[in-house]
Amino acid sequence: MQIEFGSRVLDFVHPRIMGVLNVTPDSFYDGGACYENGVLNLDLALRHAERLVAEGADFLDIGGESTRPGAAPVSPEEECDRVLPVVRAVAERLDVVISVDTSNPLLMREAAIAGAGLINDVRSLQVPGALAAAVASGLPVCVMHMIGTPANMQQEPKYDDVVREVKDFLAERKQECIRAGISAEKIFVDPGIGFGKTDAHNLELLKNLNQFCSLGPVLLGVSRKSMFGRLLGRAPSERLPASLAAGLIGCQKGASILRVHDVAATRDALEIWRLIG
Ligand code: 8Y4
Repeated sequence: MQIEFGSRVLDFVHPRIMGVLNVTPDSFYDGGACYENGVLNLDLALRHAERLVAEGADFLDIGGESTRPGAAPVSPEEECDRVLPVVRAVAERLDVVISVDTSNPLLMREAAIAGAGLINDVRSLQVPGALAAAVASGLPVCVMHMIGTPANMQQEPKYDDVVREVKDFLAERKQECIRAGISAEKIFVDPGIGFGKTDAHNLELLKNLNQFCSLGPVLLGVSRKSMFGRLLGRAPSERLPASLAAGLIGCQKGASILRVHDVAATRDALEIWRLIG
């Protein structure tokens, strides 16, 4: 299976690695890494991008809005000002598919023009204008399941059957995308680990991840997430082993893209899995 991401084409014979590039001053794990005295430093962002690509990232997921509960809201214009210069700089210099992590229709349109290859929207293109902007971009999209909003999603999430409900939501969002004019082969689905789920919900979704593959190619994000903090008592900086284990199991169950902070370590883990499996 081959998919076109703007000017680049990738097959999914093996799982692909998406490296996270946050250009926010306030993300949970790596917030501020590209900031100097409160101003975005394009050079720092590019150096981080270069490193992720050298380590084996097939995608870079560039985001300018922190979805951490309690994060300061960012205006659509400010989000564009953070992300677009980085998209342009990376597109000019690096051989990688640029994914924009955004729910903002303005940024979707502008990023596509600037060289992005994928729209990764944790709000599943439900913000007014987002679906039309994604269609106009012509790019593949990833729709992700989330209950509520980043600000309130962890306030007692409840499901009768979490796997069923997340699958139904993704199937419906995918249909909506198809109705709007996005071709089915260009739609990734993601159960949204940690977005409005308890640890039990997250584990149930991971156990049954294979069931999501019939909906479309699966993107999975578990890297350094807080479920590992609760399950193991680990700070974000101590969550790499847990992230690798969960990511590998996700690939074993059919995930096509792993969204990670640690590209080099993920690449080694995937390589050994591939040699054995
Ligand atoms: C430490 C590190 C603590 C990371 C929390 C986090 C996903 C995503 C995010 C995901 C897709 C995050 C933008 C949350 N997670 N997009 N985005 N899937 N498609 N938290 O799972 O990494 S941000």
